[in-house]
Amino acid sequence: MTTICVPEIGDSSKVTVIEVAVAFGDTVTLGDTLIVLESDKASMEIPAEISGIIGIVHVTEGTEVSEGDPICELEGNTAEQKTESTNEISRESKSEVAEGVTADLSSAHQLIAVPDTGNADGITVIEIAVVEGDFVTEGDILIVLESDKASMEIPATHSGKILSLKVSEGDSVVEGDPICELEVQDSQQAAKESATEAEMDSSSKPLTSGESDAEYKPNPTKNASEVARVEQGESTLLSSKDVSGVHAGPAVRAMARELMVKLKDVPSTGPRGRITKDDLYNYVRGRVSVNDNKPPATGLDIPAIPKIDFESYGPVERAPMTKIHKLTADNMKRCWLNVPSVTQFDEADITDLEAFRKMKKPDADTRGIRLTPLPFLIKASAYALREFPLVNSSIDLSTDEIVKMDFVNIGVAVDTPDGLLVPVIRDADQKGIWELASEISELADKARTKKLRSQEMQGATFTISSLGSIGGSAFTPIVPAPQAAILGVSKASIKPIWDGSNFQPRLMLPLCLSYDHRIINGGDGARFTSLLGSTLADIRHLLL
Ligand code: CAO
Repeated sequence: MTTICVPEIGDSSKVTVIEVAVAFGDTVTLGDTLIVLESDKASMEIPAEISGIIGIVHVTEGTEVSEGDPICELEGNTAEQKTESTNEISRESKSEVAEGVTADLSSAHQLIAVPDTGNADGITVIEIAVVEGDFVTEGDILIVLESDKASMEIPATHSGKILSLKVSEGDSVVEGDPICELEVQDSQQAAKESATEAEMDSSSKPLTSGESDAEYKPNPTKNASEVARVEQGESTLLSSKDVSGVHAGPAVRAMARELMVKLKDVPSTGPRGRITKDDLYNYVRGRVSVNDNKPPATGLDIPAIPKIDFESYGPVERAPMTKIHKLTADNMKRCWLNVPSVTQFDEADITDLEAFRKMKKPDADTRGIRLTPLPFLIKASAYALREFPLVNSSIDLSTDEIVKMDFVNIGVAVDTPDGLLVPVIRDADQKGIWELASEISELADKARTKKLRSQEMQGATFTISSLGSIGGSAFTPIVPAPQAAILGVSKASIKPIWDGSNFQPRLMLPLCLSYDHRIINGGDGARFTSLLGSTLADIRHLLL
């Protein structure tokens, strides 16, 4: 066990623990934040010096500590410990720092320089919060520096106009390096200019190099609760929000840059809105493929729908989405965004089929089976899928292949109180009408009583969604990728159909085939529904 102690904390004798980022039993890696300290001048993150497992934690939020006080016990690999203490954070007195950060060029011009950062080897510029021509008021953040120990905002020491910038993102700087040249103005004038500039220019403002993590925000006057008001020449060690409003430690920021993640997009779960490593992992996990075979990302950057305060318009009732509902929502979105689909509409004359079905009803009742048009639809679809293998196929973008399935598994959408479920009838082409009718009843019952196993919902090569018992004349189902197509069925109705000499009352069943246009072209889509229609019109075709 290694006891991790409070490192040198400059001229502050006592500092307050404002965050404890770990607990007994946590696993940490080198550089992970253990606690955050705050003095009257700065906030400091104290990182783990080695990777390991946290033992007893000696501090709580609000504890006052000074150099050498124990923070926690850490069981880990001491060989990994850095040769130099990573926790050394030395600070000069305010007056000494102040001397190092400005140089008089003339009474009206000031060169603002990097103050003492406690890092003689150089520290990296990670964000530049201003552009040449900006008006800043004293205390506005100019740049953000970052070392392996901490992030640090460097504020303007005077109010005025930025004449020229002397640093770029990625530069390594040491104390005394020039940041920018400033035309000094009184603070009220600069604040007025800054506000006018922001008002006139906020939409067309060029992005500063530091905005990889955030939208451009016109030079904000720092909020006192975010960062204690800085005095001339004093840098502010950050653990709190940076200029972009993002709250994260150096290790997380470094990882985010490596992964090219915009931290402002990452939902935070840490204390006080801190983005933790786990938050970052979870965000990345959600964004990247968990399956090597998954097709490459689309590159679409779809703007989110703005959050609406519904309650402000009137009373509302909120109910949590069920698990099924959430999964369906994700799947629908994925399919909708990935599949360029087209819907082919057609009608099948099921007058004779309906007469046959009604004739067989007593027989069905004897067998204890509900005989609806659905098993006939499944059987006829399976037949048409065998005739048109492309409709029974999938696209494999990882190999640029069309994969034709030599089996016909048909999914049937079932409406349940918790949401939509799609059990699958395997080898539907090899089953008779009684078997199909009985299997769909059984699967629908299981779906509605939450007894469906996940295997019973997998492996579909084609789906049927029947709204026939409910109503509607047509709809456009979403293709459930990786399947190539889905058949939507609406309510059958009697229509006058011209037989060449007269109009005949015929029972017409609306068919709506949505298909992936990358796999199936319009001709094949129309031929498929046409064959399906003629098969349903005369089910003797199924015997051939
Ligand atoms: N036209 C006219 N009547 C129809 C019909 C159609 N296309 N389809 C079914 N019917 C009739 C049936 O014949 C039955 O009447 P009878 O008892 O007089 O024979 C009645 O409607 C009720 O049928 P059902 O819905 O109980 O049975 P089904 O086999 O047609 O469907 C199932 C079973 C599980 C698919 C259905 O209950 C269901 O859940 N449908 C909803 C699917 C859904 O929500 N899809 C949308 C997905 S996209 O959001």
